[in-house]
Amino acid sequence: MSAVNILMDTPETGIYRLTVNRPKQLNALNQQTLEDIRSAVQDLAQAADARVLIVTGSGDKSFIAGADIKQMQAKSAVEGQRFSTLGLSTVQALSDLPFPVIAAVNGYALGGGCELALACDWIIAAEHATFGQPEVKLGVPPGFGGTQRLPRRIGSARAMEMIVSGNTIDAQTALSWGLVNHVYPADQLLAEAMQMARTLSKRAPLAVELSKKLVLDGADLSLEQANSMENRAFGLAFATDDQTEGMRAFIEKRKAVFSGR
Ligand code: DAK
Repeated sequence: MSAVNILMDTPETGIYRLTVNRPKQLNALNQQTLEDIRSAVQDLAQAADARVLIVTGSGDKSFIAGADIKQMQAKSAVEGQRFSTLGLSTVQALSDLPFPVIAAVNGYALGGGCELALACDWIIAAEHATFGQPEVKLGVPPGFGGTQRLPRRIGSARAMEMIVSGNTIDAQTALSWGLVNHVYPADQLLAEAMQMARTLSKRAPLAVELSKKLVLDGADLSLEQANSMENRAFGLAFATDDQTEGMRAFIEKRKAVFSGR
């Protein structure tokens, strides 16, 4: 089934872009949009040529202004939990992609929008971007993983402040708190995302995949267990063509051409 509320394109070989496309609703996530994103991301996980995904929002005002409050307000407890399950599995599918995902936050990233950005590996933001978990103003806690991913990314004190107050922070504060990697003028945001994506797409795909997994999975392990996991992955990398090519290219003083095998 084709997507209704997202746009998917491939601006360059290996670089995919997913644009949430409900600009009149500030790209709020209703059920259809979440299903569109999840399905597109699941397809992308199987795309052999995919090296990087950029996620952004349509228009110049909003990345994603959260879950769709109008659709959500009438839900029963069971429907609410199902909706949360859909949201959780969608952001998890993003996080599980075997290549880097860059959120290019071009405006509001609130509630489920901030949580979706948190499931990406990098967040870059336009100068006017705003971040927040305002769910407590609506009578619910964050439902798409915000209470877990936000403290893991910026520490519990600042995450607690954002989640429990519901107050928003601007892009510069998000940068200084480590939520955002870089802030750019709005008209340069997508070009900067593309530049970053080009760099990433030239790296050895299997080494990138292993590295991403080690950083994410290691965060929930003891240092000893995480180092042991890194040790095994390092050894495994020596079974790849990319390791042979990367090291040979260095010695031969030329650029490596990686096959992803
Ligand atoms: N949902 C639905 N419509 C939204 C929306 C949203 N989150 N955000 C904006 N819109 C709609 C507005 O209703 C308006 O539509 P019309 O009235 O024109 O039909 C249109 O987008 C333009 O918005 P505004 O007129 O309000 O624009 P402003 O520039 O004045 O204000 C704003 C922009 C982003 C500050 C404001 O729209 C706003 O505060 N929006 C709501 C932001 C928010 O609270 N986001 C968090 C949503 S809650 C759970 C599962 C999931 C979740 C929680 C629990 N479980 C089941 C456990 C997730 C929760 C959330 O994400």
